[in-house]
Amino acid sequence: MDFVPCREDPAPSEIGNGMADAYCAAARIRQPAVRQSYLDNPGAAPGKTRGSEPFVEVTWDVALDLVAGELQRVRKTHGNASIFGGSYGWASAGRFHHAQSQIHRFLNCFGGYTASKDTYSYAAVSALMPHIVGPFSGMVLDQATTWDAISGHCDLVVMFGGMALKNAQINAGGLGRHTLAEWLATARAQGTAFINISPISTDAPDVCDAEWIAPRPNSDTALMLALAYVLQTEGLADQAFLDRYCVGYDRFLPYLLGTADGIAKTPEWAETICGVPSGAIAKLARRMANGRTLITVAWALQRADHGEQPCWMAVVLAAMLGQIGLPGGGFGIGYGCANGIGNPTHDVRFPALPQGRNQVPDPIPVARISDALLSPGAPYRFNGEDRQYPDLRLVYWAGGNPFHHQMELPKLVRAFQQPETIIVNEIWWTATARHADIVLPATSSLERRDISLVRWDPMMVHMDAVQPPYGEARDDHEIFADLAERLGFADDFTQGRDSQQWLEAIWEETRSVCRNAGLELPDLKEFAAQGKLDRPISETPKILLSEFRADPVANPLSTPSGRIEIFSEVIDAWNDKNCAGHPKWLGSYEWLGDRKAKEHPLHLISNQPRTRLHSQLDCGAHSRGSKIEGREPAMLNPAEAKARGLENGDVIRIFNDRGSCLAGLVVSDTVMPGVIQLSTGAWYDPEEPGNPDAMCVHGNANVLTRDRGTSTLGQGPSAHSTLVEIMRFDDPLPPIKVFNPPILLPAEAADETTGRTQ
Ligand SMILES: Nc1nc2c(c(=O)[nH]1)N[C@H]1C(S)=C(S)[C@@H](COP(=O)(O)OP(=O)(O)OC[C@H]3O[C@@H](n4cnc5c(=O)[nH]c(N)nc54)[C@H](O)[C@@H]3O)O[C@H]1N2
Ligand SMILES: Nc1nc2c(c(=O)[nH]1)N[C@H]1C(S)=C(S)[C@@H](COP(=O)(O)OP(=O)(O)OC[C@H]3O[C@@H](n4cnc5c(=O)[nH]c(N)nc54)[C@H](O)[C@@H]3O)O[C@H]1N2
Ligand SMILES: [Mo]
Repeated sequence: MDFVPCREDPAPSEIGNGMADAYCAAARIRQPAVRQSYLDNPGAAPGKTRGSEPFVEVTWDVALDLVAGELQRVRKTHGNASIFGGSYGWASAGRFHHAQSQIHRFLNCFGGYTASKDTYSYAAVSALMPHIVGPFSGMVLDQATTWDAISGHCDLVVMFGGMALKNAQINAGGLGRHTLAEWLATARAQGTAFINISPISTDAPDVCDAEWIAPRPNSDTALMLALAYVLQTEGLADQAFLDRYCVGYDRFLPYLLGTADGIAKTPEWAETICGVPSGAIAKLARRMANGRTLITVAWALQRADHGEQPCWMAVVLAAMLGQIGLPGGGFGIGYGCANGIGNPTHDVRFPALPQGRNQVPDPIPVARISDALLSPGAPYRFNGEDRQYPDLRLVYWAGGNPFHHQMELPKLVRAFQQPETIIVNEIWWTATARHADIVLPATSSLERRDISLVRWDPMMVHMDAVQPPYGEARDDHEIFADLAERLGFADDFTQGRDSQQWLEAIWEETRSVCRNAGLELPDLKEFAAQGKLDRPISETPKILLSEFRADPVANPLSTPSGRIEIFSEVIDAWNDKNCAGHPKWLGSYEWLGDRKAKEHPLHLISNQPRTRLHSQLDCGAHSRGSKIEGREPAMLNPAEAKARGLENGDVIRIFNDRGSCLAGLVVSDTVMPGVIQLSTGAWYDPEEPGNPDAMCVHGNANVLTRDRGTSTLGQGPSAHSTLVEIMRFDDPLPPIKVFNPPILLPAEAADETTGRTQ
């Protein structure tokens, strides 16, 4: 099957090229399967064998009976809180067949489950923002200044972490028009200049014609403090703005000027930390004060140790410039991280599958899953609270791949040996499926009908099924409906509707929401016939915090003071060492300024992949076409390659004290010296399955990252704080096994080996 990009799309994604064959690849799951020894002993923690055993293919009835029986047993013995259904992950586009919505609705009907809070994308900044500005996703993202209010107004965009086009290929929920490149070109044509502050020059698209400043990774807060120092000491800070709209600048100043701790945060001080010449820092600060400046921060910066700090400091810098609430000024966190942030669309709240109410009140911070599994009952701090991990006995995952997304996979391999039962609905034999007990094959979005409605996207798409379900795969909804039937709450879960009736109900609600916003939509049949619909673009540009700027008394913020909090009394009162009352340079547990860099002198940037969505479609030809000798490509500066006698195309071993993986070397001066770039998402392929310390022969970056929260405030993932060393791999190349299924036994053969009958 050929995929033809949508005619109206100005910049179709290359990721789409990987879909057709990935959804028919050998790695698809064709039939329900159960880990071999689990069949004999369901519900018994396995010792150390998850991830290494063969699976037995069973009928749907056998698999669903097992799942329903286990859910009931665990709920009865340990209560609903012992069921982990946080099940984080992106799943696939589409409003109805969204796996997260389906599993959460199902488990809520069953009496609840331990959920997860926040996202891997921006947990640290989501926890921070309500204390200092307002809700993150509901305000900072949804109300982000639109591109039509940036173009023609903004003189300078200072981009911390760039605005990589590779990342704007996607949007949660789907998207129809890739708009970022167009907007950047328009802004550039109207005179906006760009500065890319990032370890990788290509994080700024060519169309920006950006200047490149490459600080050491994780040192941005120091650089920002020095910019603030120049603004303050050269009389460039907007005191009137700080007085009227902010609180706590006076509490921050003694730290900035060094009267509090004896260290003035001068450009010379910052140079020793971030490596950017002090003259360049001072020049940039003056330039920022000399015109309309927008400060943007990529989410990557806060997926690092103390990731809250650069986001807080960006807000402080923008406040000092006094342009928050003006067109083309202020700050934004996430431009380019997904397509659509800053698109001038109307605010429409589209309906989704209702998830019901979870009666288990305490979620875990999303990235703390390994700790929760390994240390039931252990205390931890989160956003000012002292909490305890629950005692998790059953894990049910649908639509996510923790063996892709979680830091420190060797630790996750151990954590996944703990629960009594692990159930996974999956499309492919991912490492997560391989570490489960019961695996249920799910359809892909090509195999079912759905609708894509995304607030930031001007296009609504009717997604037809274009191929029959693979093997015996079923929609998550059907799987959960059958389980609900077995568990006695089918009507609650389905409300008596089949999938088509659900789609109709969701679409009717969409029509009503849109009608209230002045937009008439056709019925579902007509929508299906047309295939897609365009929403009109909003005529009124949005400017983040413009109402607050117009009248801060009538439109206060939701922060404790109603203003922007440069100093937060709330955070200060916690006395947490890793997040003070105002932004600070706190270093990072692993970065190039640390003494650990002697042994592991390269900073690993495990950023988002260009050729796929996280781990999805990695088994397809497009992603595999980017590999070198079958290994994930890793990019390194020529000076670093030369110092190690390495050449383009070499297979290298990347290692640190936590783990190691192979990768294929790409030598390029688009990466700064001292940094190695290895995208996330290569399927985890341990040389010895089940052994937590095995090398990943394929190149999954998370065998190297450290599993520690950004701070006790956000407890976000901190993947971008990782040091490694590399060497050429001269041994015979181990085969890539992960794109083929694990050993699958037919039910009869398993009966013979285990002596069990079904
Ligand atoms: N080192 C490092 N690690 C990172 C990051 C990083 O920057 N560096 N980034 C983090 C971020 S921001 C994120 S968002 C996470 C992403 O982590 P995930 O969202 O977990 O990654 P995906 O690969 O998208 O996993 C989705 C899984 O759902 C399956 N799936 C898709 N559709 C369906 C469906 O309809 N039904 C079912 N049952 N399954 C389906 C796919 O096959 C896939 O295995 O990774 C995080 N991990
Ligand atoms: N093609 C594709 N696009 C995607 C995704 C995907 O899987 N594939 N995933 C999507 C998801 S879920 C998310 S959350 C977003 C994530 O969006 P981001 O978090 O912005 O994405 P990254 O690619 O991890 O990082 C962007 C750049 O930040 C730079 N960077 C890293 N650390 C530092 C640092 O300490 N300082 C500075 N100044 N720069 C740094 C890196 O050079 C990196 O290329 O991307 C989305 N877009
Ligand atoms: Mo993300």
